[in-house]
Amino acid sequence: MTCNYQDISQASRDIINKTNKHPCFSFEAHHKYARMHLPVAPQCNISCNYCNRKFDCVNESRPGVTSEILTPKKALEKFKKVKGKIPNLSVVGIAGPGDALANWESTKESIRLIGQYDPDAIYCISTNGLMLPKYAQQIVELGVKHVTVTVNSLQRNISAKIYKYINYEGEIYTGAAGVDVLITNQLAGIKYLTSNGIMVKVNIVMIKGVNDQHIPEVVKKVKELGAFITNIMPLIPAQGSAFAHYPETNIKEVNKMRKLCEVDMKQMYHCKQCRADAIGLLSDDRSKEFKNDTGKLAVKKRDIV
Ligand code: CLF
Ligand code: SF4
Repeated sequence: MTCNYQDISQASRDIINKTNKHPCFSFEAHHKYARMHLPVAPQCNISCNYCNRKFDCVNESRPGVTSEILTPKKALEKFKKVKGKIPNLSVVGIAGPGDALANWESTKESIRLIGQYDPDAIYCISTNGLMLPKYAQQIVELGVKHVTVTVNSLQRNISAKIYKYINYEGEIYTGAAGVDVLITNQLAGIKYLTSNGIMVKVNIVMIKGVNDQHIPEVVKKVKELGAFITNIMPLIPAQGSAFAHYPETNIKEVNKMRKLCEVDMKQMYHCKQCRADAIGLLSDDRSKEFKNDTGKLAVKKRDIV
């Protein structure tokens, strides 16, 4: 298929318009536009040492907040109800409670169903990036324009302290072998997405004494790959995780790191580390209003496979 100048400028306008209405990618949008997370992704394919699987993915959420799990059909029902009550809802995000791409069929089907109902919805996916080489093309084809990838480190020795194991296509990898696969896939996936017109945000969990000194290098690299913004987030030690006794990263230190990295790349300062079933403005979670609207839990959240 050929793409003329008009097509390209139309595509650019479309993504700029969508980004201006995205409360996480645009600071200005976060007071005006709401997002809704669909908790359709219960499983995960890696093991972060700051994660306790009883709770939501810490790469995008506060630990200690559990979610209901929905099937794609239930997710559509819930979307209809929420959209009816929150007209400024602009973004439909999939942020766990596990990994969106470790549950690709549910993620894809949820987006497909909602897309048929509301073609103007803006879709957003959050992932650890392990499965991006496999699914990035489908993400593009599905019409998703905003993807978040969590990249905590580019160095094997640092990553080995953060990840216990990687479950890649049914094989368990630990140590250097595991983190090599993860880092390679994250970087290749980001490159593919940005080369295909997707806005990529990179989340980085700042863990004192582990990856904090290395964060500027991560920011420089993802900028080189075409990422739009980085979101440096504090570690909030999750009860029951391997990092439970690590110190919580102070927000002042996080902001200092954001300032330092801002010379290279746009920084997110307004992240709320929200839950996998968050609904509403970032500063006004209304998820409780919509709890159990769609009946009993459709799928039981289970631990990693
Ligand atoms: Fe959700 Fe994430 Fe999309 Fe936003 S959240 S999947 S990019 S629609 Fe936003 Fe929440 Fe921070 Fe995430 S405030 S945790 S950055
Ligand atoms: Fe937990 Fe998986 Fe998210 Fe890591 S990517 S914090 S293991 S749910």
